[in-house]
Amino acid sequence: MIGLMPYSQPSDETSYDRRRLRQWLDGDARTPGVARRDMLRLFAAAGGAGALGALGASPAGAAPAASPAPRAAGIVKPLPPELFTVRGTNAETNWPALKGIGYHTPVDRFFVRNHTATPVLDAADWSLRVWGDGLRGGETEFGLDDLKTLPAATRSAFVECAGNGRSFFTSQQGSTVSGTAWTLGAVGVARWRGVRLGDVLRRAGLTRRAVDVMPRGLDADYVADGVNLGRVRRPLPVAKALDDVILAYEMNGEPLPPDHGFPLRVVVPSWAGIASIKWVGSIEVSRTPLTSPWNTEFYRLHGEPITRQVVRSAFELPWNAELAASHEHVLHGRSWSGNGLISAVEVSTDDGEHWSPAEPVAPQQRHSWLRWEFRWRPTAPGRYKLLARATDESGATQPISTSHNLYGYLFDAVVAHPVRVAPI
Ligand SMILES: Nc1nc2c(c(=O)[nH]1)N[C@H]1C(S)=C(S)[C@@H](COP(=O)(O)O)O[C@H]1N2
Ligand SMILES: [Mo]
Repeated sequence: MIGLMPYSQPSDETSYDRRRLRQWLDGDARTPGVARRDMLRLFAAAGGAGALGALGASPAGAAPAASPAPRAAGIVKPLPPELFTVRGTNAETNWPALKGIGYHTPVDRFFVRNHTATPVLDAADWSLRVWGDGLRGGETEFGLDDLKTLPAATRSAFVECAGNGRSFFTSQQGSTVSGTAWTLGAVGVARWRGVRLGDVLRRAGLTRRAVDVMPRGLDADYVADGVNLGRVRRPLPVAKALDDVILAYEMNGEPLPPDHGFPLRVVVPSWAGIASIKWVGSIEVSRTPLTSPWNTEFYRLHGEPITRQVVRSAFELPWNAELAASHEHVLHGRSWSGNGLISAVEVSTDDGEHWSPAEPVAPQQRHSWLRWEFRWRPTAPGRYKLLARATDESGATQPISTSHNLYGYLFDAVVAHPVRVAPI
């Protein structure tokens, strides 16, 4: 729904922040674990007109500009520069590294988005605690072995940061946004295996009165601008939790790697990556709506928490790739959407004057991407911009430009990919 509605203008968000601050002062808003004084400081920093740059430790994870990060502290797996671009505590997949790679993103090149650092947990002393007033009886604890005795569910799904593509708000649209300056590599598709969240909730005694569940990570407290926001956590409506959400213990046929949530992570198909809590240690089940800074302050748009991701496309090509003139080139790319399957992908090599269909190379799985190719025989040498534009089954199409929002979420516009055509 979010992806289909018009975006709010910054002024709407500012007034949302003010309204929220008022609710906070009136005691209507509940953000457990965060001192009221701290939330006030946060709202003051975020709500002041155009003052978002003041959130030094950016909520979406960018390192302060003053500290260049040659390597992401806190990520366990190797981050060779041909596969990843390190951005603060995060690592972005380089799209050219997906060329010739199959449907699923291998772990060695799957992006990592960490608010703090990967905790290295021991499955032997780990357990999942399910608790709250939405349950019949008390809390239930599940060890990894308990979960593995439940029926297993396997599905392909992308995990994608809501801020994927954020840097194009600035480079293509000239607007200032706050957060990690991702290009298009904050997305990956994996084959996840685990147990249905619904099965676990029912075993724990889910009642009909429950409305929200809130998984919470075991990584360190997240501190933004000196304010401790506690463990990374975000509520999920029970309806979605019972629909297609899984608690995954495997990724691409292997135990979940530390950086992607070992021993257990939530996978919420088609939703913003923040819903897919890693290193989950507890899940609160509540009769009343739950909140956390990750659905009231971050990862929201026009006053609503972000749910589904938008339509996007990327070429598996280096930026400024050099292509020989008068040769036929097979360009590869992928398109995906949180609204459903991709129904068409078109490519333009003449700044959007003409569009021609790209050809699918493999069937698309639900909640995952479509791989496609496009044959191009450039005649004249020079600089070109390659444009790929996808449409999904809901009818949503990538626009040429998209509406600004302060944190730069859900950039769905066509990305102009520069290439050079060299004389032969
Ligand atoms: N516990 C915890 N879960 C988390 C995060 C985090 O920092 N801590 N980051 C979230 C965000 S913003 C995204 S986009 C995805 C990224 O998943 P990945 O690192 O496996 O690619 O994890 C989400 N789950
Ligand atoms: Mo994210």
